[in-house]
Amino acid sequence: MNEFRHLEWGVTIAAAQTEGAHDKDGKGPSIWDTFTQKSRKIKDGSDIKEATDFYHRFKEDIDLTIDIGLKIFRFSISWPRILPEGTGKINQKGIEFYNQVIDYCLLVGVEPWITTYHWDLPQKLEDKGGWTNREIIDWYKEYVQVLRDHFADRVKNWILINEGIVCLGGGYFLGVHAPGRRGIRNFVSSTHHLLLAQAIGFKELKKKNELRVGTAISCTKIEPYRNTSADRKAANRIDTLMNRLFIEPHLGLGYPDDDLPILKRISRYYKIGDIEALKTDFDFWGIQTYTREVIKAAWYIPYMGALPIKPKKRKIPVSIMGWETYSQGTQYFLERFSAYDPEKPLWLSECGMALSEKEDDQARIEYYQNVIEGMKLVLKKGVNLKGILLWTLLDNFEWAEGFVPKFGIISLNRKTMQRKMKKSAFWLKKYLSNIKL
Ligand code: GCO
Repeated sequence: MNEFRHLEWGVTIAAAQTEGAHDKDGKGPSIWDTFTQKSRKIKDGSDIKEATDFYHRFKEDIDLTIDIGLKIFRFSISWPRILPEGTGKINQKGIEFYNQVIDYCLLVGVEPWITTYHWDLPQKLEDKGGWTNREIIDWYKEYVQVLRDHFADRVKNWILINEGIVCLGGGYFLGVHAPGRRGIRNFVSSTHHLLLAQAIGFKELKKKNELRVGTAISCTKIEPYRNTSADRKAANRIDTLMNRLFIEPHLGLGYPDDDLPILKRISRYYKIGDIEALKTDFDFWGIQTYTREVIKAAWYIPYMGALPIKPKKRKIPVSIMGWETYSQGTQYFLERFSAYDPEKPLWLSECGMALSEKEDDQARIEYYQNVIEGMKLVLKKGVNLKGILLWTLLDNFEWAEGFVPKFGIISLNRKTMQRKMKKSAFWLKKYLSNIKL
């Protein structure tokens, strides 16, 4: 059985949210560059031209990571920084940048982890249909091969695609994230292609069999509003969408379309052998969870027949994200995923809490204390939990919400780009130094 003191601790960041340098050194535009510059869908009107300037300040951020006592630095690669056109010609300056990040991590004693895709698709590929075009399976395969050939000599832990449901739900179904597309057709086709791409990406990376390759799954605790059959069924449909769709096909269970019939439309995009090809025995699963939704049956909502009841209406305090902060979700999902396969190594590969500029950071400390209690409990129950990666190091660009929600344990002055440890970072530093004793 794993012991709490053996858990590994680290942090997660993502390229589009932090790097900036959006057109520097040969980088091509991503869908998030386009979306932030052209759409009016970012609440504070911000763009990501500079973000947190990680591109120029990565050493400082890695130094802060090690100073706090965090030993894993998970970052994502910007696909258009490596392949500005999406495929074909490699941008050597992009390769050099990530080489520097990796080498600096290793130099100071932090383990680099790579996320291959955290939502910043090359715009050039979106122009050809993006995830709705089945050719993306080959595009992604080529990209993953490039990453493997350049970085796998030093990076041993890889996460393929970060949170398929949020990426496609926001970007291809609801239109609130880049590239801003909507509709069920876009959603079901892109889902099938993304899962197939991920399965193929896994095989490519495992050609180096010493690599540990996993995926990161967004999980949201779902509950029915009333204890009626209609609400329970509606909650089950949303749970299927949010918590099962992006893992069960990889487990060989097929698409969970009995519980969410609209998913039957995915079969329109099947080719012979697809369902078999989706099966993927990841080396680990990353669980990422933040909030809970309470669901009411609503016949008038297309496809889902379900409506989330806002926390305010349930008289529950919300974070600046408008979310109920739900630290108990970590324990719940670790146990639930462990039930699929008790042997499978699990990581809490993201968890965190957003506060506003003015709110007291003490709430974040309490949030992480609750998460820690949950981790201790699941370990006692024999869950094969390996470690935790916090979301996130620095306040950064929170997608459609812009820079207003603050998820970092370190604050950022966006004028001076100065970084400053918050109370929660000091607390964590002390906490980590004590568990290692
Ligand atoms: C996500 C992403 C992060 C977010 C974080 C807070 O899962 O949405 O991995 O990029 O910033 O989850 O919303």
